[in-house]
Amino acid sequence: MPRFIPFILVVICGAVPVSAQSNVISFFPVASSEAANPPPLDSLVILCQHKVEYQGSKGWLSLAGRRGGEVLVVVDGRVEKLSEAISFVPVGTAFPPTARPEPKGTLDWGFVWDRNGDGRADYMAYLDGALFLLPDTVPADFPVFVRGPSALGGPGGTDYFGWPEKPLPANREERAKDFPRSLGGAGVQVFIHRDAVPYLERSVRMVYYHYADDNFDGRVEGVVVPERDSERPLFVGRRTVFRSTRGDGSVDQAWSFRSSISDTLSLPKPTAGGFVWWPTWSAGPMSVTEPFERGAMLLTLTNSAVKGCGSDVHLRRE
Ligand SMILES: [Ca+2]
Ligand SMILES: [Ca+2]
Repeated sequence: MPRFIPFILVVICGAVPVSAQSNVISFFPVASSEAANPPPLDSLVILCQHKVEYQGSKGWLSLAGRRGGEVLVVVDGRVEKLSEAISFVPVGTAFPPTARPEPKGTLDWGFVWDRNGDGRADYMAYLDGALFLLPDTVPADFPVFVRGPSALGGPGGTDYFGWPEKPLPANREERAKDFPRSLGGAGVQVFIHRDAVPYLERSVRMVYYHYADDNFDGRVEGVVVPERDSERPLFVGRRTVFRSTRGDGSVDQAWSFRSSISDTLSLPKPTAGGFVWWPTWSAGPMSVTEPFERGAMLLTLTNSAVKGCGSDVHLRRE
């Protein structure tokens, strides 16, 4: 029964330590650099589309990349043309920021790599969205998030982004003049002071989740997740690395940074139930189990599609 041999090997080996040569720490800058400076979308083509299934759910993946079959991008769904499906937000040109060209666009796509060249995807930078990212060093005059007396905002909300010495006028006409824009939805509204708009425009970045299978066994040992800032919840205030360096699924390393993964902005402490992270400003903390499982699912689905597409496609190494 040769088909069972791989399973037996996994059981015998147990937890496989992560690679020292290429792991989420060393590869994050490589992946981030490409995500920030992607190849022109017009130079990429849809190479193959394949039906995939995961835990009973069925869907399609589109593999896109260079002519010749090298896969760079995985898109959830069937898309005809990559440049119609995804877009990149040029800094300072969009308000509110968007990464979704209507009506054919999707936010469900990511860059993919096969770092060890075994033919299987082991690293993915998957889009979260076009978000506001706090600068490395926040200037003293940087606008702040001021919470108004009403807890939940709403159309008559009083939360604003600006400066306490320039408060939100109660008068509707004055408010429209000083706070011409607002952001929000789903019962939450934040007014933006006109002088604070450029700060937002300059802060827009395409922000990605990073998922790394660092011992190449199909499971994820390293993730980098964006987290909202507690004082300026419109912004991603930090990215947090969670690692399972023993490869046994339990997180034993965690730190937060802003732009360089080798910096340490803060050290998250595990709760009684393990490490948690804050994906949005309105939702509560979530277990880190979710991004680990999501990353493993995305890699598994990608590998399923690559295999299904056959010799027409191959993953790039680095
Ligand atoms: Ca691989
Ligand atoms: Ca792994």
